[in-house]
Amino acid sequence: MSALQALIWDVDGTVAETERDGHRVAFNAAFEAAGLPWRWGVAEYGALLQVAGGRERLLHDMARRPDAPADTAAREALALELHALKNRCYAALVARGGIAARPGVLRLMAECRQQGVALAVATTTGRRNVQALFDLLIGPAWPEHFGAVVCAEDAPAKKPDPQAYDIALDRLGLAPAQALALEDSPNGLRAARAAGIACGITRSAYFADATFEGAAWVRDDLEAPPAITLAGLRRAHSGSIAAPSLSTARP
Ligand code: XBP
Ligand code: MG
Repeated sequence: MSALQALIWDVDGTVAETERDGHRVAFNAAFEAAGLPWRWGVAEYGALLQVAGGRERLLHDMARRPDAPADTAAREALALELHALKNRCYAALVARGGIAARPGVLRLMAECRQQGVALAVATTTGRRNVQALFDLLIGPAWPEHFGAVVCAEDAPAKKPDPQAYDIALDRLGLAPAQALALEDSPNGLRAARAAGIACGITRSAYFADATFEGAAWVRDDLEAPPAITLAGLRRAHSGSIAAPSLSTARP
């Protein structure tokens, strides 16, 4: 295995609990602002997460709603409008400080910067959502610290398609064996593995009981003892310690 040169981060669910507390809440605010009676509960939204992409998720949900436009073009136009409205609500929610980083995320990013390991993003969400979240969590200079930021606009084929990871590697100028992906969902894991990248999992609220076959390791979060440190990741990546010491399957 090559030396570890980059950590490629998923955003939603991995950097922060943005799905349950951010996008879901913002979708409901958008429905309300548009005068629609639709609301997505916590469990219902969890089931909808099988569909990657907020606009795609809306279209999927509309297909079963008798009060959604029957005409395909009208339905797509409404999904586009609601998705844009949702993203504005999401940015406002984030700017109000409504979302915190998950444990250990900012610490591990800082270790990468200090030790010269590149940071990158590979996400299915839009660039403005990443911008809003990282401005708040990391600060407005955050783009200087990331070697590649691949969002929905760059990679229209959404996870589990590997496109976002393929593009991130290309922009970093690295081979798959030189990177580690950090994910929270089965779709994210499949995308990273399909790109040939090893992938560690921190379980998020919506994927607490999911199975993650093929993951390098699975943890509740980066600070769950023993904490995931960059030094530990580098050792495991170069094969100098046995993989099981980093691999914590849920009992
Ligand atoms: C994230 C997504 C996104 C977000 C909402 O998946 O699937 O659709 O839920 O963002 P991942 P948008 O964490 O695997 O990247 O509304 O911008 O799609
Ligand atoms: Mg995710």
